[in-house]
Amino acid sequence: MTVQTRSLAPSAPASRFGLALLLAILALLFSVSLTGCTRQADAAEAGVNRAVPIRSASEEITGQEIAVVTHAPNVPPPITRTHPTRVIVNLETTETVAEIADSVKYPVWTFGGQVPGSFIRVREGDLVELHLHNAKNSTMPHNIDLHAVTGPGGGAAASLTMPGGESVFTFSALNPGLYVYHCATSPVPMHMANGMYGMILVEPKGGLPKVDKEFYVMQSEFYTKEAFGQHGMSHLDMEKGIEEKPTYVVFNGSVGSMVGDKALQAEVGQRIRLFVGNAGPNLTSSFHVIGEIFDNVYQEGGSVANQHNVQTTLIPAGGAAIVEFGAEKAGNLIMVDHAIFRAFNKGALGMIKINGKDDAKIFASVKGLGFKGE
Ligand SMILES: [Cu+2]
Repeated sequence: MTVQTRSLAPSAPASRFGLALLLAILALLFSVSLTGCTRQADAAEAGVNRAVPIRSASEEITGQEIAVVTHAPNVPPPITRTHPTRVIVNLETTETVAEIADSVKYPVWTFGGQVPGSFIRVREGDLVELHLHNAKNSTMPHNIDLHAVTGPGGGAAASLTMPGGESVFTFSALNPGLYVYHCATSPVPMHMANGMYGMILVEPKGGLPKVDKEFYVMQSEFYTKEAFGQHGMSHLDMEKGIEEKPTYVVFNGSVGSMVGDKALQAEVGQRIRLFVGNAGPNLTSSFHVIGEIFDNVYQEGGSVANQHNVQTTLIPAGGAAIVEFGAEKAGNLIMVDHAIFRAFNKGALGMIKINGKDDAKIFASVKGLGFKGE
């Protein structure tokens, strides 16, 4: 710092003092005007961002359709309708046994027969008629709390269903976004720890920007009395759950659900969208794709792509995020929870294989140890 900017000192000659006074007045006027503009801009922005709409159900529901629901990593096709309709969603809760790691079995409770539960896709304004069936051979009542619901318990009380029974409730999909759903039957942590969660996308009225590939990825934890990787049947360890010390942290229900032959597939030049959920029940995910940068992130699953050029995005338990990126480079991208022990020691790792012609201008290994990586 120099002191030259302080040359207009009180001891300066009168002419310089006059000039200083003039400049000071001009500066003050400019400052007031600038502050005024800033305040107006702030107010305008606040007006846009802080307006709280009172939403209402669509007045005209035209026709009805049965929702196409999918198992992870698949996503139902984009909605091309331009009007709200009655969407009938059929979901069945089941109690079965799943393999959560190589030769490791776990008695899971599910929505739709698998962990995570079926992906549901509706349009903002739709009237959703949700039919929850509980399989005859279930031992427990189950229900569903969808975070996309405006209404008591997200539908939990209205959908409590005994084994062999069916409950039906309707809700208007008022807010667009990506939402988690889960069982909320007591004890809730037990039902969630056993696999009862999935996701529902409420597409904005104008739809989402077109991409080439969409995938459903959901992180969750398993708490077992047995050690990580111990073969055979596992059992829920409630104490580990209470202590928030999962044995497994996985994507799409099991260790290795999306590696090797089961890796997600895309081509160089394609645009990819991941609908990423975090069921928890406890941990927050630091979702990251090794070797890629998210061009757009719809933080916390909201309807606005409010971040660009992101390395890692936080996904809270019971929350979601939508991430989008272009596939510029052939090879394997690795999805992880960047709380990195979870990825390498507990299972939170998956792959996206990008096929096609490579572009050495984007990345080239010039001299290394002779490792022929992908
Ligand atoms: Cu349940």
